[in-house]
Amino acid sequence: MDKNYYITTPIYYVNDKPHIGHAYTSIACDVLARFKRLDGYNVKFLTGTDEHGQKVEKAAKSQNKSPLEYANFISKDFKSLTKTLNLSNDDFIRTTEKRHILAAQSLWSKLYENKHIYLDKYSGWYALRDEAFYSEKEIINGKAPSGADVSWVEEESYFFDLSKWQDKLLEFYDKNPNFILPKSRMNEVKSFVKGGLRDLSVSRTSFEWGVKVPNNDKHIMYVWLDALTNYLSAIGYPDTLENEYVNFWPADIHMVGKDILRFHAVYWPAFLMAAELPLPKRIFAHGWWTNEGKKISKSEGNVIDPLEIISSYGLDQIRYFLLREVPFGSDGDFSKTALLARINGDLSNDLGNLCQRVISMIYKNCNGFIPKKCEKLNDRDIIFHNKYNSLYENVKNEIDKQSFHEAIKLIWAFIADANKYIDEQAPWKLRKTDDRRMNDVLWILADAIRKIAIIVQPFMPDSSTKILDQLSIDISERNFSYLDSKHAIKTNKINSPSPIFPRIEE
Ligand code: ME8
Repeated sequence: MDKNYYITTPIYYVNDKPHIGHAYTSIACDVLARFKRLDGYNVKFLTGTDEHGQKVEKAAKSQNKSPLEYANFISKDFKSLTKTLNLSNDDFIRTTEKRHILAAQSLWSKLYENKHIYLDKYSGWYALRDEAFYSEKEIINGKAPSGADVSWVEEESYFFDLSKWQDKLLEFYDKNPNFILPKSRMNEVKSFVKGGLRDLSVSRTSFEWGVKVPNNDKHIMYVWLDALTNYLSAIGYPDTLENEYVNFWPADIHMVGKDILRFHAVYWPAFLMAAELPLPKRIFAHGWWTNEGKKISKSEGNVIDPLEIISSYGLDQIRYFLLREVPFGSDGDFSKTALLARINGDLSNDLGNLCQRVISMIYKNCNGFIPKKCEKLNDRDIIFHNKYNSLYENVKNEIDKQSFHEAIKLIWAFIADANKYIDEQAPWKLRKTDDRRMNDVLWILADAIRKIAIIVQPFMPDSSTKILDQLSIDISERNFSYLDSKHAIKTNKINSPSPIFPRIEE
C-alpha cells in the first residue's frame, strides 16, 4: 500500500495580512496531515506564499516598498501564522525562492518544447483582485463574476493552448469521479469546461514583478502558472528522480477555497497533461465564511483576524469550531454565539467534564493509579466497550472524504455515550458500596478517554496532549495503532487533573 501522503494549502498572496480564510484552509490541511501521520503515513504538508503578480506589485508601491521588500515583510506574517495555528507543515515555499523560479521556468520550457505555448496578442478583460482573465460574456454589469473590478488589457502575450484540452479534461473527470470534491463542485467545473475553453494568456509585458519567461525576458509568466507550479517546486521538480518527487507526486490533495477551484481543477490539470506529468489525486474546494451573517470584506471593516480570535478564545477552541460548525465544503457563518455554544457545550461540558470527572475520581480513589483491566465485563459494559471498536474505521472513512464535521460528530456521539455510561454507573456511589465494581467502571472510562484523546489529536493537538499526559500515556503509544482491540490503558500512575476547557462567559 502507498503510505506516502502529499497535501498542500494554496499559497497565499502577500498583498495583505492573513485572515480567517487563510487560517481555515491551513487548519483543515493540518488536521488531515496529522491524521495521516498518526495513521502511519509518511506525510508532506506544504504551505507558503504567492509573491509575484500585479496585485503584490501594486500593494508594495502603495507602501513605498520594492515588491521583494514587501513580500519579505508579509511572508513573515504568514510564516508566523503557521506557528500560531500550530500547523505541522513540513515546508514553507515562497515563489521568490530560487528553487521555485527554476521549477516554474522548467515547466514553462517543457510546455514550450511540447508546442503548447505560442506567441500572440491578448486583448480582453483582467481583474487584478482575482489575477484572472475574463471573456466578454463573463462580464456582469462591468465587473468580473466574482464582483472584482476589471480593466481592459491589450498586450503581446504568450498563450497556452487550453482549448485543445477540453475533451481530455472531461474524460479525466469522468474516469476520476472523486477528483473534485464536494461533488456539486465537480458538476460546476464540468459545465464550465463543456461551455468551451479558450486559449489562456500565460505571460504579461506591462509590468515586471514575476518570473521571467525563458528566452524572452520582455515577458513575465502569468502569476497563476507561476503559483501553481509551487506544488512541484517544493518536491524537487524538475528533478523527477529526486526522492521527494518520487515519493510525493502526484499530490494526494490540493485543498483550496471555492473561488480558486477553476485554476486548480481546469488550468492546472491541463498544464500537467501538456507537460506529460501525472495529475493530482484530488482537489477539494471548501466554502467561505461570513461574519455574523455579513460578507467579509475590507471595505466593511469586518475582516476576522485569526490572531485576535485565537488570543480571545484559544487555539484548539477555534480549530474545533471552524471544522465542527460547518459541513466542510459549504459556506458558514462565524458568530460569537455559535462559537461560545461550541466551547461551553461540546468542549467544556461534554469532553472537558468527562475527563475531569473520571480522572479526578481515579486520582482520589484509586491511589492515583489507573485501575487494573477489569476481567469480567457485564452486558452494559460490553455494549459500551464494543462501540469504540468501530470508531477509528468510521472516523477514518469521513476524514478520507474530508468530512471533518462528520468525523467530529462521530467522536462526540461516543463522548455522549461515555457521559451517559458514567451517569448510569455512578462510580461515586459505587465508592461507598462496591470498590471492585467502581474500579471496573473507572477502568472502562479511562480507556475510553484514552481512545477519545488519541483520535482527537489531529483536531486539537494541545488539548489532547494534556489529556493523554494526565493519563500518563507513553508518547510512543499515541498513534492510531493503539486504538485497536489489542491495546488498552495500563495501570499508569496519573497526575492530578486540571480542567482542559474552561467555560467562557461573555
Ligand atoms: O488565491 N472564507 O491567494 P489568497 C473562507 N495566491 N476562505 C476564504 C475567505 C473566506 N471568507 N476569503 C478567502 C490565492 N478565502 C492564490 C492561490 S494557489 C497556487 C494560489 C480563501 O491569499 C480563498 O478561498 O487570495 C483561498 O483559498 C485563500 O483563502 C486565499 O488565498
